[in-house]
Amino acid sequence: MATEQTYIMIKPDGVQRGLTGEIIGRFERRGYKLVAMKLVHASQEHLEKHYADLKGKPFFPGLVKYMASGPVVAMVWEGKDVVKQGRALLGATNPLASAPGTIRGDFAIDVGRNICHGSDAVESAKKEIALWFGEQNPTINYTRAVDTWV
Ligand code: 3AN
Repeated sequence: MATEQTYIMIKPDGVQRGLTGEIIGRFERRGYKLVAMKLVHASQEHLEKHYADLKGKPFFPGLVKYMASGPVVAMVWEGKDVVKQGRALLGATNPLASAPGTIRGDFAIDVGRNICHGSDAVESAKKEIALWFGEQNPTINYTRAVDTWV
């Protein structure tokens, strides 16, 4: 059965600060299933495609430079309502508006260093998964013993 998927990315600051395990753990503990993951040092050209919707924004050049400054962890998570709930786990875009208990609310204070990215809709998740993992079979299909308990 096909279920919802989202693209979650740990940004260079999250990797550098050693928050990779913490972030993965939060998605795992909530009950979501990891169906693709890789460490990538993305090019500016690739990041310009990822952030194409923000091209006109004044912070766009700085955003692309920061995102290209080191490796990111690219992941696909699967499960019920994962796009919306993934965004809830990350917290608001500006960490100063993120509730404590969210990833950004617990670990960040600057919108330009907000640790993680999550797709904002099912359609954008599809595009982002294709961009980062390719069009052909981007994710791994498997069953966890725990699936009937979540
Ligand atoms: P989100 O990542 O929560 O979907 P978007 O799509 O509005 O938020 O912004 C994408 C990224 O652009 C943010 N994660 C953040 O890194 C950066 N960004 C957004 N607004 C600003 C800003 N005012 N100044 C600097 N960077 C920003």
